[in-house]
Amino acid sequence: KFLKRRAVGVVPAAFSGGQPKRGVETGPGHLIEFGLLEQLQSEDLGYEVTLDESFPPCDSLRPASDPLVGRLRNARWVSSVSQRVFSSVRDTCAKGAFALTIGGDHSVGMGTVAGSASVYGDLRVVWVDAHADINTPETTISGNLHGCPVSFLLGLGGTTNVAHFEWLRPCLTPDRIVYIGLRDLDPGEKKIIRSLGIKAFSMHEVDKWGIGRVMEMALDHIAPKRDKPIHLSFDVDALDPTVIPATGTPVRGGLTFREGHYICEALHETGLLVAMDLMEVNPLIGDQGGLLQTVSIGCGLVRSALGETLL
Ligand code: B3U
Ligand code: MN
Ligand code: MN
Repeated sequence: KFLKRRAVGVVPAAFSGGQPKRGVETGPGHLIEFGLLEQLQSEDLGYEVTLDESFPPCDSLRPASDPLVGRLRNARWVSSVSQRVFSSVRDTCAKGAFALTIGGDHSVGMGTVAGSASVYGDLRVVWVDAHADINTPETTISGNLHGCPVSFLLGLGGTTNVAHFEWLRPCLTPDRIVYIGLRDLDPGEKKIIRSLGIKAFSMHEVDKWGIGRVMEMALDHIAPKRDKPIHLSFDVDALDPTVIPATGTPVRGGLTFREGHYICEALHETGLLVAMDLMEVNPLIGDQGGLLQTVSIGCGLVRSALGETLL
């Protein structure tokens, strides 16, 4: 309903500065090597695929000096990479193509959503994650920015005054985002979600209602008339670690293989999806078999969001 062309613009967000574990910056390379781009071009899906090759290896954007900003680590680095992701996603959306970002840690989610929101003012966001990523500079315990992108998008708790992030303005409101898969939140994050009344389907709700009802309720919340553009930000750690072992912060009790795919399929079916992020694939976590499984399932999630069906 919103895309003008059967085309996908891919941003390889090879970045690890939003969290302390190295390896996640090689996630995009592994997904591409596994054949993600060819899969989207295949006759089954038939997209015109453009990789943003101008995207610099993120380590090249690493500043020589990046002192703590309050508790926040690598603020300068996260900001410059996220801004670069922002421009790429914005340009892809402006051309009427689907913006796919593959990561890479989830801190750049501030750039992906800001990018699509700059083109689609009335954007809705589905954030699929074990974590809420809604810590503010005041509530974060770890200081890792991959735990904070949602608060920056909403403009919460001093985020609008953090050094280096002047380019990023709030572009989302609490009623326009819905969470699915949550199960590991910091106390401050629970308070924020409750006080803002953000709609969240934790694993408890997924168990209670089943993923079919959860998707209906999620869509009824963000797009009751099914007429708003949707950005899917999918952190692979939403899936159970037995399904997706190669990720930096696995949390037991996650979504099944089918639940993860169902989310993507249901969003595709709406015809409203304009962008997707597939984040936190870390090839250095676990063994070779787990990596192959993670990368192959990661590609499958993207194909489902872009219209691959079982029948
Ligand atoms: N909430 C914690 C942990 C965390 C957030 N996102 C991930 N882990 N992947 C934090 O560091 O803010
Ligand atoms: Mn997560
Ligand atoms: Mn995340």
